[in-house]
Amino acid sequence: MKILITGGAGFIGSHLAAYFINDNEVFILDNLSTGHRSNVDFIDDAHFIEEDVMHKSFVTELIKQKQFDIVIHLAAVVSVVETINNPINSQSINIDSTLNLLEANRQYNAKLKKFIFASSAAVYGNTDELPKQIETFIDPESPYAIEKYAGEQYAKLYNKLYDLPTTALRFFNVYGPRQDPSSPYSGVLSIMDKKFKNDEPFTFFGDGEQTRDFVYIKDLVQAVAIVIDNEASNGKIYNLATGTQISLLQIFEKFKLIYNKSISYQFAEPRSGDIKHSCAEIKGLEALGFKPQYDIVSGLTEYINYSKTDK
Ligand code: NAD
Ligand code: UD2
Repeated sequence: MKILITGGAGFIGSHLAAYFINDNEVFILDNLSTGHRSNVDFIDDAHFIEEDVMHKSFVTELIKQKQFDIVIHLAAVVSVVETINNPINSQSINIDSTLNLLEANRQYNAKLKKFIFASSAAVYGNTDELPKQIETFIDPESPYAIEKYAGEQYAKLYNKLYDLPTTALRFFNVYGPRQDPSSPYSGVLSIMDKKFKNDEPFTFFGDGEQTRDFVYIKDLVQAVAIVIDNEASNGKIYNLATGTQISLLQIFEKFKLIYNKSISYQFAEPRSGDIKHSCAEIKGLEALGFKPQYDIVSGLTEYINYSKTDK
């Protein structure tokens, strides 16, 4: 199959590309704003398109010419803070480009078998209800969350109105190799890993008792593959997570065991708007055959072993 991954040079996209390249022709469209060409050095230059997903005429022409079987749309402003600082810009990238891509496929790509949109647990906001269910009250608390909600709803609507085979996945806290730890708002496990690696102190924002549903990148890849193979997922939205939650303090203990050492730590004020607990209901994906293969120990062990050998 011919697959297009927008944002394919980033953390999640590079793992999807590495998996699908085995049996498929994979194209990546990425402007390298946060991604790296080196993340996907197994993709040759003919299949790597360095371009902004906002370039509407280019993207439309690409869809027309290549007639992709699968489009996985990941390219986005991924930083919540950046969407708060510059909501007009992020809305163009996160909503307009999604709509343009859906429309280009509707008009020009009769071969399309699946369009996947990367949504986020952010759409749930700070609701107390656990586990988070697809129908749970939605309460976006940032432009990012609104933009992800708009994207997934457009994807769903394009199925309903035009029968486009779309699926949206609400990613929870994904972790694994190539997640960039460089920003204070990077995924907490990538930050904790960097601190352990460099023997630097880790800061818990709050008491460390907050929990998250951390999903290992290979389980995300498994879920995407299942959704692609399953027509029953057309027009649907799913939580992509493990259905379990663990606190930061517990995770810190796992790091100590796997690294066989400890580092110092401190507690600081909780981040404003931080949610205390997060855990997903994953019945929807389970009904399609998804079963997480990694628990937190096996996921962290694989991640840390990779990270130790990484420069
Ligand atoms: P990432 O920053 O590693 O990847 C995003 C990629 O998109 C980068 O390679 C970047 O260069 C590219 N990109 C950004 N703007 C672009 C543009 N205008 N044109 C072309 N390419 C552009 O982030 P990630 O963690 O791999 O996230 C992938 C997707 O998953 C995003 O849509 C993100 O919102 C979503 N998501 C991620 C998580 C997580 O835990 N990592 C959680 C929820 C949702
Ligand atoms: C995730 C998303 C965010 C948004 C949000 C919506 C990531 C990386 N972030 O934020 O984009 O969608 O969900 O709910 O996927 N922490 C520390 N020390 C650190 C860094 C973080 O204690 O050095 C805490 C942080 O305050 C939070 C927890 O760790 O309580 C997880 O933080 P995160 O940024 O990895 O993810 P989250 O769930 O806050």
